[in-house]
Amino acid sequence: MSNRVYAMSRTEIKELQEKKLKELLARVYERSPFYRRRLKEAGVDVANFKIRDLGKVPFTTKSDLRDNYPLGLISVNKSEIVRLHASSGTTGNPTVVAYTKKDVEAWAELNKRCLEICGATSEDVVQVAYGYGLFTGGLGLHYGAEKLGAKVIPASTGNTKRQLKLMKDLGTSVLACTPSYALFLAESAKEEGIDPKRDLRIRIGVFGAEPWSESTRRILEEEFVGSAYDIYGMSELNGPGVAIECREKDGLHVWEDHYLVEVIDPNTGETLEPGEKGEMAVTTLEKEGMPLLRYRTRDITIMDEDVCDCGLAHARIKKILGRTDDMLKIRGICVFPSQIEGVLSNFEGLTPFYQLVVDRDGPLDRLLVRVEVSEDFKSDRLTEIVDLQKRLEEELRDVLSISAAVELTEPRTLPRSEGKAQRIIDLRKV
Ligand code: DLL
Repeated sequence: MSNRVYAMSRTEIKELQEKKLKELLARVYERSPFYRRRLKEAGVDVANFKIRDLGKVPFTTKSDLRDNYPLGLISVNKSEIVRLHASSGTTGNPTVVAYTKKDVEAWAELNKRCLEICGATSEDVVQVAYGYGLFTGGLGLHYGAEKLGAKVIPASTGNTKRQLKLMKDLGTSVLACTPSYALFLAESAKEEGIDPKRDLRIRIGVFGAEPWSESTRRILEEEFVGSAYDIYGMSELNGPGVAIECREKDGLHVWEDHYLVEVIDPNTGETLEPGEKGEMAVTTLEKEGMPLLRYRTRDITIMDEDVCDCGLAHARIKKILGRTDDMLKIRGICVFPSQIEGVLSNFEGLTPFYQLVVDRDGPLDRLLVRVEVSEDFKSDRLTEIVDLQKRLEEELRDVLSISAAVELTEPRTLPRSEGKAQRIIDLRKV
């Protein structure tokens, strides 16, 4: 792993960020009418900018991208754009992301670094089971693995039996997919009579694109892959490859020579200190096609700027707790699905598959937590089932401060996911 970026000290990183930030502001001021207007309105002195003035730079939001659909935020000539991705807008315009040739190359480099930090080498066989297409997961990891010199299997999502066959026959040693698809693959392997620890050789799992818990990591490492790593990214920031866990698995290292991360109070916009929980805002220091200044990701996390035991000085973000827009407001109380997953994971006899249904009973919100019991729990003893249900309801009330009803379902009854899991059904919105 010879990359001088890995050896950078905190001071070097900070100095480089300041230099790149100044260059970025000058560039967007000159080339983007959108940012020029924004920066002028906010009175930002671009020529004499210091990193401590970052708080004066206005945030960019998803609405800005939608309002300037499709390419209003590009900061180069259209002729320089070589790639377009888009995130699926369920309502209105999708968010389009534009890359120059240099952006595509940088994106590949960042994903290569992520794979390398997880321990992958050119000897590995990397099965990419993220979706290929407008979604950035497939192509992002694909280019990274290719740049690493590994053998890439561009499997994309779905066709689960074939995925397992490919793993077995081609000797997949690195699997990249969403954690919920990995759970589904692990379960399907068992059904197919494949013992992953005996019949497969997956050393490394590169799992991301959605929040996942330590208990999911435990299950995946016990049953399916040698070591499971969390990878973070979003389309607007190129895609996967923004941050990755190292062997310490104590937060995800952000590639700070490309991304300047702040954690802010989502209500006031004020910048928070390391250790404080808030929304992540990211400035892209290198992106040419569609640079973003202080982009509000809506992802909730905590920053840690201490040098990691692995030796990397690139700051870490804690595992993403959830998105501000995924937060359920139930009877006035904020609930993150990850809190519920945390409770469920402490109980024996449950699978990691669950669903949250919110609806209204007259004027009151009602939360139902559906969770599947495991095969070994299968019990006709009604008392045991009722007891588990009661204990779960009590624990949820303690942790969430609201009551939730629990429904235990038979094994293999809840939907499985090949991409990002859809676990919330909010009937109040229909
Ligand atoms: O999910 C890019 C990606 C692909 C990341 C493959 C990692 C692996 P989007 O579809 O634009 O891009 O969704 C971005 O997904 O704002 C987070 O809310 C969520 N997300 C991504 N990675 C993680 C993660 C891709 N490791 C949105 N943990 C982000 C929790 C994640 N949430």
